[in-house]
Amino acid sequence: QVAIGIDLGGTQVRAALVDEQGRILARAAEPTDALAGPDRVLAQICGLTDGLLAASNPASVVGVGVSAPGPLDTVAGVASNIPTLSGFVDFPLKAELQKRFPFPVDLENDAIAAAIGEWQFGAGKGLDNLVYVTVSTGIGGGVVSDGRVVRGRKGMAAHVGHMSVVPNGELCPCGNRGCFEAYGSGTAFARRAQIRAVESSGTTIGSDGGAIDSRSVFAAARNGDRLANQLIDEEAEILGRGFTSLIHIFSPDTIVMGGGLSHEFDRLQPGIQGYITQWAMPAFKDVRVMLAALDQNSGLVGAAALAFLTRK
Ligand code: BMX
Ligand code: ZN
Repeated sequence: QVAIGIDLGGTQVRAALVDEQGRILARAAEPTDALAGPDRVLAQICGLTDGLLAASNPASVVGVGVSAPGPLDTVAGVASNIPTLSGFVDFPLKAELQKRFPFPVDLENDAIAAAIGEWQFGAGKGLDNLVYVTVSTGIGGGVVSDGRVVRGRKGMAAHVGHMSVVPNGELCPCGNRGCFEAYGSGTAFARRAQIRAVESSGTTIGSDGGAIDSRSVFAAARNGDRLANQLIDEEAEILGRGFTSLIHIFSPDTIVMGGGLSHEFDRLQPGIQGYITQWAMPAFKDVRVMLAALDQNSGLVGAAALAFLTRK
C-alpha cells in the first residue's frame, strides 16, 4: 500500500508516493504557478500525481494527503487566505481536490504535516509527545500530545510563531507586534544582521558586497567574525526562550527543529539547549532539542503519513 503526499508551497509543488514505512518510492516537483490562481495550481498537483502513478503503477493507493500553508481551516477544508498563492481566498480547497481524485483526500496545515512526518518516520519516531518547530521564513509548529495530533478548533492549533514575546515589539506578518516569529524567524535573523552590520565597523558580514542573509552570517561566523557569532548566539537565545515556553506548555519528550535555519543546527543547538537547561523549571531541564530527520521532506512525507493515519 502507498499514499500520495502533496506539499503545496508558495515556491514549489511537490508530490510523492510514500509507503507505510515512510519511504519515498517516487517523487516529482515543479515551481508553483503562484500567481495563476487555484485552477492552475490544482492542475499542477494532478499533473504531478498522474505522472507518478503512471510511472510506478502502485497496487493500491490508500489516499492523498495535502500539506498547504496555514492558517487553513482543515475542518471545513477551506483556505481563507494563503498569502503566497493568489486566488486562494475562502477557497474550498479540500472539496476541489476531492473532485479531482478517486482516493480520499486529507488536508493539513504545513507545519502540522511536518510534525506528523517527524513523529511517524523521523526524529520523533516512537514518541507520544513532541513539539515540531520550523524556523524559516516564519516560525510554524505542530504538536503531538499523548500520542495524538493536536489540531484544535478549525485544525489550526500550534501556530507557535505567534506567541507574543515582546510588548509593542517588532511588527509580525500576522499584523501583531512582538511575536516569537518576528524575532526568531530566519527573516528576522537576517534583518537584524543587515541592520547591525551597517552599524558595526570591522565585521566581514556583507563585506563581499553580496546580500546579507542567514547563510552569509553563518559563513562569516565560521571565519571567526565576532558580530556574526554574536548574532547567532542571540538567535539561539531567542529560540531557546520560545522553546522553553513550549516545553512548559506541552511537556514534550523532545522539540524537533526543522526549517531553513535547522541547516545550521549544529551551531545553534548548544545555545538553544543552554537556554533550556538554564531557564526551564528543574523537571523540564532534560528535554532535548533534536534536528528534524526528514529535512525538507518532513511535510511531504507527513502529508502521506496523514493519509495512512486517518485510515487506520
Ligand atoms: C507563519 C504562518 C504559519 C506557518 C509559519 C512557518 C502563514 C502563511 N504562515 O507563521 O502557518 O506555519 O509561518 O511558515 O500565515 P514557513 O513558510 O516559514 O515554513
Ligand atoms: Zn505574529
